[in-house]
Amino acid sequence: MPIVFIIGTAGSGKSLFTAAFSEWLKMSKQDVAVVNLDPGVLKLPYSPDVDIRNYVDVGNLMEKYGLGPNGALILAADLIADEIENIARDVEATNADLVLVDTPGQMELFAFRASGPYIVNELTKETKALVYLFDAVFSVNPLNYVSNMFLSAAVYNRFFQPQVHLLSKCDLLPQKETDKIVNWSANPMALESAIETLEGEKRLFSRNMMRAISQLGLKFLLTPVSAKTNEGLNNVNVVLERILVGGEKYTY
Ligand SMILES: Nc1nc2c(ncn2[C@@H]2O[C@H](COP(=O)(O)OP(=O)(O)OP(=O)(O)O)[C@@H](O)[C@H]2O)c(=O)[nH]1
Ligand SMILES: [Mg+2]
Repeated sequence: MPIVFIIGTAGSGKSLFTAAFSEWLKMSKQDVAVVNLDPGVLKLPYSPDVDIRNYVDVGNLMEKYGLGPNGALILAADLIADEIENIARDVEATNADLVLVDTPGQMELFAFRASGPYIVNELTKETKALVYLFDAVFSVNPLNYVSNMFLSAAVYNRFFQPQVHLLSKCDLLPQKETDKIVNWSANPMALESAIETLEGEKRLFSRNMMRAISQLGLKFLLTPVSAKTNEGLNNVNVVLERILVGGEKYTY
């Protein structure tokens, strides 16, 4: 079964997107299962079919090893890798046609430690994709936007899987602002002109960073979405269907 991993900086909307997109897929009569890989989360906006918290307990780790919350989360992220066989078995048992995986809140615990790429490689040998969220409110500023491009390029460099880029929470921006950011993602000249409005060192830094990232040949075309209004979920689905199942449906 194809698997989609939802990735993004802390608070970028991973869990709510997972909830909204899985509901949307179910309404479209697609058989989807949802996996929670965040061992530290207390409350989720969906009921997971598979939950890492059944195997890794952050509270226990704090007590057992005398760790603070951050130390326990780092240890937990590494322990997820040891549970890969259990998780893979649980995922298999759902028998779903598509699996969405909500990843740990702090992206670096998943993307920038050894366990994340290991989990992505081991969970399935079938097709997979990453969905990377750009937080719309954060991305309004061209300097922040370029920083997010940089982070998402770093994530690509960790997983080397097809990566789909979304502008999350676009209901929080006026349409004009959303269009502006999407235009940056499609048109490097538009982004360059926005960068020219920045001051001094910020301008130089953003311009050089943007050019360095352009040289990587990666595309960051953003699909605007909202997990509150469901805007754009059909477009995300079209892109994922194309990557994962050659444009077919997951469930007939
Ligand atoms: N208006 C609006 N708010 C959103 C949207 N998506 C998420 N949020 C809010 O943004 C906050 C963070 O959302 P989460 O879905 O928990 O984000 P996350 O990336 O899973 O966060 P962590 O796992 O805690 O790092 C919550 O208060 C959500 O209600 C959206 O599409 N629109
Ligand atoms: Mg979350």
